[in-house]
Amino acid sequence: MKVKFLVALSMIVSLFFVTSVSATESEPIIDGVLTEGEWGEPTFVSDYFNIYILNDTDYLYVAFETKGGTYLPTGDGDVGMMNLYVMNPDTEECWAYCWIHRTPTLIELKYTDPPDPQQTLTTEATFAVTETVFELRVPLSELESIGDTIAFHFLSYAQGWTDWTTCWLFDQSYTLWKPTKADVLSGNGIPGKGIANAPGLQKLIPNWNYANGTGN
Ligand SMILES: [Ca+2]
Repeated sequence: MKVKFLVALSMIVSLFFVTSVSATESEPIIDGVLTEGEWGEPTFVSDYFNIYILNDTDYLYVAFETKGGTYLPTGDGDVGMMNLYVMNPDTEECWAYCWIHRTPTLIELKYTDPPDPQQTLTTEATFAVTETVFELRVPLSELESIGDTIAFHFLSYAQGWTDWTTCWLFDQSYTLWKPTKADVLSGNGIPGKGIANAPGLQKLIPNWNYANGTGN
């Protein structure tokens, strides 16, 4: 009887934690607006733009924020351009997510390693852009064998602000955040000094989907 009670209690506790946690204070909303607390501090900074990176186990979230000029059309044919190059530093495989305003509804995914360096693939990435912000959500499933650490090149071309020498930020390293049970407990505000040290709580949670708050 006692065992059954403990099992039932464990299931209830697990359900509570599984359904009520988020990867950050709130999941980034891909709407071209940086709201307070949405992205935290910039992950990478150049003199001309900031880059914000977050991830859960399904998606990579990236925001570009220019410090001047505009990402939107200027009316004289000029266009903004934001490219995200994602590389596996071990294999040098590279994926390029490219957006230019000539095709405002389209972001292109190019797999820039063999078999075809210029092959354009269909992407499930979503994006939104406003005058100074470009937000992007990339499915991690599109980055095959990416590994835990990613190398990035960023291209942020804002009209009236950057040129071809200032729009780049090369070789930025990012290690994917992977949630543990301890992260989940802490994220729910559960107190306890032992959470960070208990061996059983340091295991990664497989297939955790923070984007919609359900576990698989
Ligand atoms: Ca947003």
